Amino acid sequence: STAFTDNASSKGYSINDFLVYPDFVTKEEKETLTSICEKKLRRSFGPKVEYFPIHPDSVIHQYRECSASHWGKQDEFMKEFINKKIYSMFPDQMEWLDPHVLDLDGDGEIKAHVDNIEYSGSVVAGLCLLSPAIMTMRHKDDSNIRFDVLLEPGTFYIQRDTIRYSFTHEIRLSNTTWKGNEVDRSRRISLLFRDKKI
Ligand code: AKG
Repeated sequence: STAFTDNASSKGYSINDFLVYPDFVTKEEKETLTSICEKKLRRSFGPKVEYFPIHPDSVIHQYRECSASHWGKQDEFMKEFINKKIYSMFPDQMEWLDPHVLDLDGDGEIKAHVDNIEYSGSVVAGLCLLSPAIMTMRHKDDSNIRFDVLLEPGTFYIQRDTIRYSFTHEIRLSNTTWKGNEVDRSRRISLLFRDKKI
């Protein structure tokens, strides 16, 4: 896929457990979803946009994050959208934690980490909005084994199984070149879906 650059598969690692769906939502859906996420963030954090500052111990810098069991006036629309468009990509019996909205400022970044295995199951999926970003996945025992994924706004991605457990993921400010072209990282919102740990 054109969304990948990698050396992990040439080293024998299957990257089939990272799935990328560019243009997963339409332009109109992107705008609607962004505005619903903005409203949700406003209800959680107030009208003033302030990001959690750089903290040496934290994985994510310059961000705000909230979980969403309700979407206010847009609750019905969002629950239907999530059921029909997102959860339908997975087996019926899968159970889900509340989705999260992650708002990463233009100078925000996510350092390499594996999502807490005590907290959620084998899937970490994200719908990307506002700004493109490059996500780097590295094998947790050998950071030279890596692949990068271009996440354009409107992309839906799934990390599951081997990739979710054995690879870290990160979005760094230093990584801005994609196949020779500059990627214009600015503020980015992602809608994150994780299954319950069974
Ligand atoms: C996480 O929540 O673990 C992330 O790294 C967020 C990934 C994303 O924003 O797509």
